Amino acid sequence: MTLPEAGGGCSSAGGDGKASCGSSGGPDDMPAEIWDKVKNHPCYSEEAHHHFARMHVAVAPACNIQCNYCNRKYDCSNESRPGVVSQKLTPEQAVKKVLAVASEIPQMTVLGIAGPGDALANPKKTFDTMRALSEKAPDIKLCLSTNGLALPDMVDEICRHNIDHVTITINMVDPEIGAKIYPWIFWNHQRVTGVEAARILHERQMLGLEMLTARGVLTKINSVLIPGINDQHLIEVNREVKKRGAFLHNIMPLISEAEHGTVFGLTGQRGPTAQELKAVQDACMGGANLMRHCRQCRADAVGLLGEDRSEEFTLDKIESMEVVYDLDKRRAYQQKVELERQSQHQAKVDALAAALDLENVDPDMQVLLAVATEGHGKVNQHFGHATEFQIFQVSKDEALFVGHRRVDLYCQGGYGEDEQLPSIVNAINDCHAVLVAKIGACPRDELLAAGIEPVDEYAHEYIEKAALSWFAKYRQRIANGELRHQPRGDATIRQGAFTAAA
Ligand code: CLF
Ligand code: SF4
Repeated sequence: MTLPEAGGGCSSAGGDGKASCGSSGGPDDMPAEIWDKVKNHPCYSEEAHHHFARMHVAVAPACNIQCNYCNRKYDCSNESRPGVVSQKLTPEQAVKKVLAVASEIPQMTVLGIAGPGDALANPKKTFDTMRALSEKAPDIKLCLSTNGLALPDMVDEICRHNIDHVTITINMVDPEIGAKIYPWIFWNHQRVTGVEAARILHERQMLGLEMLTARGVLTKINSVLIPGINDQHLIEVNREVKKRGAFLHNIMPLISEAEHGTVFGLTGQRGPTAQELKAVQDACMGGANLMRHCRQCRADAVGLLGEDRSEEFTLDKIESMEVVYDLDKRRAYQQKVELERQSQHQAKVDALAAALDLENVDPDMQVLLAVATEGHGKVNQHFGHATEFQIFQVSKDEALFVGHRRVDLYCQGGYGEDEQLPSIVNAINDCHAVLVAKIGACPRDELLAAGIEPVDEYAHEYIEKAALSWFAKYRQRIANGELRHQPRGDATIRQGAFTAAA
């Protein structure tokens, strides 16, 4: 593994607060060796997530702590959406599956172990899988996620296996707050509870993070935002992890449906609204760089973030597949993406250069837009086929990815499902417009009635260029007196199980 100098580079600096240095950064924003690690990792680079896929193998069933947002019958909530039980795999089955996926999906560049329990509470299974993979598929990046309790003891092993990306879920740096999130941990062969448990967990998390930074491993911190428990506290978490060299901070909404049977679900602890989540993320700007494109994916997820192709790769289907691990094909795909990335970037630069100062229009005005996309960074999906909308914050000077909203499919079996429309409108209610490749008359009228403008004139254009071009026209219409800028309301973050893509 090529490691950056300890104490140098973007990771050890913990970011300088620029949005560009972290997940939305490009080759000009960070040292070459860091760029090389993130450029095709869909979680560590926002840009990459439009083009590259990850997969998880569910080889780690056990866990060494208990979180109040987790029910062990389901996948680990740290890195996966509760509600779908994984097919547990042995390391041998996992390696077979990775090779099968890699031969079918050349854009799959990262293998992660993210549960369904804790990757490092199952060290043998985790590292056996990683070892075999680095021999058989050396171009695949290795990644794991952990609650951090066992991390300090595993740092050497992590480095030995060339695991360049580690996620630690850190929900607090104050054990009093931690005691409200973690009822117990299993430590030194016994169960420890209360504030003492949270204190041990906190110290292990901080130590593990510092050790990884010193070894040049890129770290991402996941935090679950739990309103009333750690919402404001996450700003301090952000500061503390930045100090210790975290590359990215991913603040995710609590998922707490009562039917998941978690403590929080059963006690009525709610998750945040879209505005509450964004407010905490925005308050952290200037600290550790933020990841805002996380999809809280399953422990056996396969595909681009936001799509799930795991059903195509069940064990019985893999058995009948012809697996050809074609390194040249994979490299050719990655070169194609590099060219696409450059033209996407140029389109954005051109659109920004065309932005005008207009009299009577607030130069600092910014709005949110929803975008229907199926990848490649383009507005290329039919409204009715979207299972999620990407959310961009647009101003005269920037089109910034700030999140996504999961929705129920509008188009069911060729027909529009009008009952779904109110929930889709709720999910994007804070947006001024929705950019789509195509949209039918009925949803178009309903969106307009809700004050959201449906826009299909930028079909198959790059998203940032489309968003900036729409916004330039929007401002022009205001300048001409054709419309008045109105603020939008809040939106609902959809909870519950994933709806498979059409
Ligand atoms: Fe998996 Fe996590 Fe690696 Fe990504 S996921 S282990 S860093 S390869 Fe990504 Fe999924 Fe969010 Fe995790 S979108 S839940 S941040
Ligand atoms: Fe569940 Fe993951 Fe927490 Fe363990 S670390 S209790 S598997 S959410």
